[in-house]
Amino acid sequence: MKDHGVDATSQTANIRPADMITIPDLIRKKRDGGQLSDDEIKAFIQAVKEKTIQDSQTGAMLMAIWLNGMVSAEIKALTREMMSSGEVMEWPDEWKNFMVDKHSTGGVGDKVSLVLAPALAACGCKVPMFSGRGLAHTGGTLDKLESIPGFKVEQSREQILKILDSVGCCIVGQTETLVPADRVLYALRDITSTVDSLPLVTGSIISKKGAESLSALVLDVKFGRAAICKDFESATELAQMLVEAGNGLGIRTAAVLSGMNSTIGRCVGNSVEVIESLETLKGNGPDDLMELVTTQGDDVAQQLSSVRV
Ligand code: IUR
Repeated sequence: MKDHGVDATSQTANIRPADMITIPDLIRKKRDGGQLSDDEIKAFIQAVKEKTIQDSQTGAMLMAIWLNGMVSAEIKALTREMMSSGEVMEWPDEWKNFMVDKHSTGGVGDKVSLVLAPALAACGCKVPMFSGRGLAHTGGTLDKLESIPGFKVEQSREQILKILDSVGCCIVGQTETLVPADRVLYALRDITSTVDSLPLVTGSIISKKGAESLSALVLDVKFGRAAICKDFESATELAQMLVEAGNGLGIRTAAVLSGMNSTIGRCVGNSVEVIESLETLKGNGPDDLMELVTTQGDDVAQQLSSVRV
């Protein structure tokens, strides 16, 4: 695309320059099975960020992507544009080899992040976890944390630096300045039945991890009755997409696949999951949760060791 503007409305069709692409044009292209160019994806994400697109148009584009998928070049552009829709964190030099994270595709009773983030911080890592709310039927780490009275999941870049300096880990949500495009798309996917699109999951997760400027990342891709991916094959496909996108941003990325046919641990529900996580940090956790935490902690260490060689 040369110097085209993108217009969110179709009413201007008779007065706009002939080569100006509108949002309805982009939706139509994707709806009809076309491949969006880097510039077209950039224009879509910019419109989402700047709120020059209507929610109904964003929902239509999400559904067009859900129906027709995206090729690898589109996923790469989507992830990059979502990441740079907001601030990309910069860390002090002495932290740069220790910036790690894990992210799950979501399950029921999945509280691994609440245990693993502080455990990694206790081992000397820095964990700047940009997390999410509940999507579809799966629970959200941010919702769990907000069951603690007064807990604030929206933090500025300066506050994140302070928290990481003093505590070693923080779990925060998207804001107007941190991955704002994901903030919008995440919420709209939830109400348009477009959560389980592998390209949209990849853009959502890896854009957040890219904005964290990580050294190493482990992804927990769930499969089974209570997961976004119902079977092992689609989880394998998602894992490959996520790893390719993460490595493409220069993050040492690995994925583990884990079954989600029954809940993790004994508790399901925001506040009781926080209590169970605290018990697990004291060494009194259920075996399945302990196993997920230690396995993924070990995977993070392995990824990190290859960064530092
Ligand atoms: N976690 C995210 O951050 N995004 C997603 O799309 C899913 C889990 I599924």
